This record gives sequence, structure tokens and C-alpha cells, in this order.
Amino acid sequence: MRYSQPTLILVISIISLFLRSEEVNYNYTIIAEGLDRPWSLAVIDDENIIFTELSGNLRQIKDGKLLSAPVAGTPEVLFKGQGGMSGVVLDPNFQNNKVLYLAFSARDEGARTNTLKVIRAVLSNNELRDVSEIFSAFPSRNTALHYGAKMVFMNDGTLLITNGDGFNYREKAQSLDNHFGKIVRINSDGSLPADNPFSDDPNALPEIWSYGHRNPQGIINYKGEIYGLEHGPMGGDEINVIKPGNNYGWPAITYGKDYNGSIISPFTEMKGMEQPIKYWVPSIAPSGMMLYDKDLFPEWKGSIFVSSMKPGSVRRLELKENKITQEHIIFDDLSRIRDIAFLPNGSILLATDGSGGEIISVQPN
Ligand SMILES: [Ca+2]
Repeated sequence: MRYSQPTLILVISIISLFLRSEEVNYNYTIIAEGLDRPWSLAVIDDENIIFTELSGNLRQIKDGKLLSAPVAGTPEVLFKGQGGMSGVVLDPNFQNNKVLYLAFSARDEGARTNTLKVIRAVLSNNELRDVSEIFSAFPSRNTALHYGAKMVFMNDGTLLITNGDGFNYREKAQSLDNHFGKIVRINSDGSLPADNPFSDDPNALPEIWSYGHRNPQGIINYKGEIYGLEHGPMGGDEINVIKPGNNYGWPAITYGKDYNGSIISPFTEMKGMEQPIKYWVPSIAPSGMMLYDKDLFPEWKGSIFVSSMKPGSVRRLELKENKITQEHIIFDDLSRIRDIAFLPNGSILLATDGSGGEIISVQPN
């Protein structure tokens, strides 16, 4: 059968509609490749992007081009297990002060233990200056797993930092004398805000904002509402609306089981513990999150997007008044997707996982 050219274009368009699984036509452009485990994206503007590589570097795409040299002056990290150079976030006033923040795992000096740290630094060309440590998770750990290590600024200028449960320390997520399984809130210079929920509790660490988390690897601020994403055990990945002082339940309540199939808790709910607004059984291994707020893909405006690594796709979640009403699978023809973000022009950025990772931009056809 022969098609005239307009018919052929129509047929191809219809096929690509089906392949794309959503009725939105888009294409991919690789904007950086050959990366070593890209982990976290921070967008300056349409042409300038900063990202971490878990193996220890901070890299820049400058004026649309990947700089071959990593940013100099970054702290030494412990690259082991799930640890390394992890989260990066820009200061709300970055355009003027060039300040950014890095979350990473670091070995304790002269010891076998390590912990999650956060530094603040000024980006000057391709170098960090005025580096100062503003957070160090207490206590240190023996494992190189479950760091959390994502950050977001609240509207009042304070910084939220996610802390994982260290895998072997999950029971500690329910007690307030440590940072395992906590989201903490500090000022951007490392000092303490006076109004944290446990500021007046002599038995609690004053940085704690919320607790009962497992491995929170996504946190976003949408118009002042904070959404947290956590990587669950076997089943039980969650999205929660994060409020001060709340207990999100881990490991007392969970929709997941241990990796060996054993029961972590027989309970999925309990008085005084929050329910997720979304959970996944089986797991999708979620890592990054954004709330798409641009007009380039009008059908997607207002949706939460979660990047997932099992099997490797993005979940688009329609959000109405803090409830998830629909879930769509997209971008499932790439590979494990570690992080997701959007540019001011509305293009979507995906970071694929692993050695040989890529940063891919998605725009409408
Ligand atoms: Ca929970």
C-alpha cells in the first residue's frame, strides 16, 4: 500500500501517539553524555545547569555546553554504596550571590564511620569558594546506604534537608535524639531557626522538622506546600505532604515488606502517624521529583513527576487539592531515570542513571 506524503505523516503521528502512551507528542535531545552516575540536577536558566555525579564531582552545563572539567574546590566525598556527591540546590538568591549547597556522604576523620554533610559555597566560574559546612548528620553510621541527601528551600528562606535511616538504623527514625529518618530545617548559614517544632523539647534534636522517614530522595516546594518522596522497602514507596512535627510512620507503619520478604510491621496505619498521599506496591524505586508548572506541555501543568529506576520511567501524577487522582507512565523507553527537573522555558530534563549517564531534554514535537 502506498501513502501520499500527508497520509504517511498522519500514520506516523498516530503510531507515535500510541508509542508515547500519553496523547502528547515529544522528542528527546541529549544535552550531556558520558556522565558518571548523574544524581541531582539544579537549573540556573535555560542554558545553564549544575549537576552532581555520585562518584564525587559537581559539573556544569554552561551556555548549553557541558564543561569537560568538573567544578574545582568541591569537598572530598565517600563514594561507596549509595553514598557520594548527592544533592545540589541553588540559593533562592543565586542570580545575585552565586551561592549553592551540596549534600554528600563523608568519612569521619580517622574512623570507619561516615555521615551526611551539607556545605554552602560560592560558585565562581568553575570553582567553589568560601566553602563552609552548615550541617552534619548525627550520629555517624557504619553503613553506606540510605542517606536521603536532597534539599529544598522553604518560602521563608530556611533549608530543608532529607536524612535517610542508614538502612541498619530504621528504629531510630521514630526517636528524636538523632537524624536518622528525619527531615531537618536550618537557616542557610547553618544556624537554627527559632521556630522548629521540637525547639523546646530537651530530648529532641532542634533541627528536626519531621520524622519517621525511610530514604527520602525527593523533596519539592510548590507554592509553599512541601512534598516529600521516599524510597520504600520492597513495596511502599511514598509521597507525603510534609508538615512540621509530623510523624510519617517508618518503620512502625509501612505498605512494604523487607527485601527478604519478612514483615517489617503488620500495620499500615496508626494513630498519630501520617498517611502518604500516594504509595506504590510493588516498588518503582523513585529517586527524583518535580511539580511541572510550565505551559510548554499544557496537558502536564500542575502534575507531580517522579523519576523511577525500576524498571526505568517517569510517573506523572495528577494532583488535585493534595490528592493524586491519576497516574500515567511516560519516558519508559530510556533507562533508569535518576532525577527530573524543568527549565524556565518549560522543557523537561531527565538524568539517566549509571556510568554512561545522560542528561536529556524533552520538548514537544
Ligand atoms: Ca510513611
